[in-house]
Amino acid sequence: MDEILVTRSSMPQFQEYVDEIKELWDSHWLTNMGVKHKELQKKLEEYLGVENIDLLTNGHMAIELSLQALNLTGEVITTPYTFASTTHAIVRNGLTPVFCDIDPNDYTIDAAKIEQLITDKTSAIVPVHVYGNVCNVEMIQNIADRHHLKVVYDAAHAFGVRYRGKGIGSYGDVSCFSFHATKVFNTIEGGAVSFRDPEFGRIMYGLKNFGIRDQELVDSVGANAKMNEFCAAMGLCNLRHIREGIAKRCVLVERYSERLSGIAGLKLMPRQADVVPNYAYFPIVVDETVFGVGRDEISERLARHNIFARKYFYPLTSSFVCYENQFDPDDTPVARYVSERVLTLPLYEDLTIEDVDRICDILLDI
Ligand code: T4K
Repeated sequence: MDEILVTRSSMPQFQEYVDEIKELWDSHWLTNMGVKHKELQKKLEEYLGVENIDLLTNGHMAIELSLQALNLTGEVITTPYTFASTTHAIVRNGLTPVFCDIDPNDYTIDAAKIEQLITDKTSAIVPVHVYGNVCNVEMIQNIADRHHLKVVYDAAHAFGVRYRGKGIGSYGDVSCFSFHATKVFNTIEGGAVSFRDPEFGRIMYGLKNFGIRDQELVDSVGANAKMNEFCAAMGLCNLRHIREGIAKRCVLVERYSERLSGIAGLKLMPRQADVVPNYAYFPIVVDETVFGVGRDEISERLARHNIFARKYFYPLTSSFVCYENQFDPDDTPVARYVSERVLTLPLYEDLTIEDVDRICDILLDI
């Protein structure tokens, strides 16, 4: 049997990509905000239902440069239940992450626990729409408004998600998307920020291009985080098929849910109200004392059948070796509980219903 990995990049037909990049061979214009970059930017603003988008090299730089653009200081309240990028982006800006626990149902930051973590040093909240689940955006905005804090969403998993009729990127001050090869929508490597304030856009544009305004004016100490034309071309192709791709994921998620719901000791993610989801991930949380077998053993048994699930997200970022002795994972007991029991099952457009059935059969056999 061929191996099944946790995900597999969505790709257009080879010829479609070749046709898309033909122009680049003719023009020799390969990067620095070329025609593909401009076209993708516009199309994404429409698709994501947001006012402004800027394209970047990856989702990580979207977060790191957003925090820099907002000129934050001191402490930032965030979640440890995420990919390395979120916490690293905070620390790499010279800021101190203050970890808030997560909601036991959707695994996003527990908004009811944010306020008690605010001090006179707090400058922002960085929540994560983890697995594409929508954070409690109303309560977070309310807290931010009352305490004059910025809100920067890590929306790496939330491409195309809509909440109460609006694109997810229209909440908060900034939302940061990832278009990495492993995401629902990819530009090979890539990312974007969505925002409302044109001044933020102006600063971000400088930060992603060395602070260059024109050939003789450099007005900020910028990095280089521009999306190149080949990545933008991949995005244009993948965007043509995105609805179909998400629809295929939906069918697979429904099958997983049908087969695995109601099994004692296996917790699935509940469907969120008022949300149009993107079916990005399918995590299960395994309670060994009830299911009889733990997450690690399930993972090993699947691996024996050439099926490679992943522990997204274990360990908590607050437990990383690079942050040794700086944080206490016991401060976020729900995050710790979930992280020690979660297993993310394979999910991608080209996965078949038969694959899902095979994975479920192995799980149910256990
Ligand atoms: N915030 C959050 C919450 C994130 O999850 C991420 C990224 C970011 C921020 C930062 O965004 P980026 O800067 O990456 O745009 C993968 C991805 O590399 C990473 O983008 C993603 N989150 C994370 C959740 O997953 P790894 O270390 O697990 O990747 P890797 O190489 O083990 O790949 C996982 C599986 O994906 C492979 O088993 C097969 C498949 N795959 C992988 C690659 C590289 C493909 O099908 N095609 C490919 O090209 O981090």
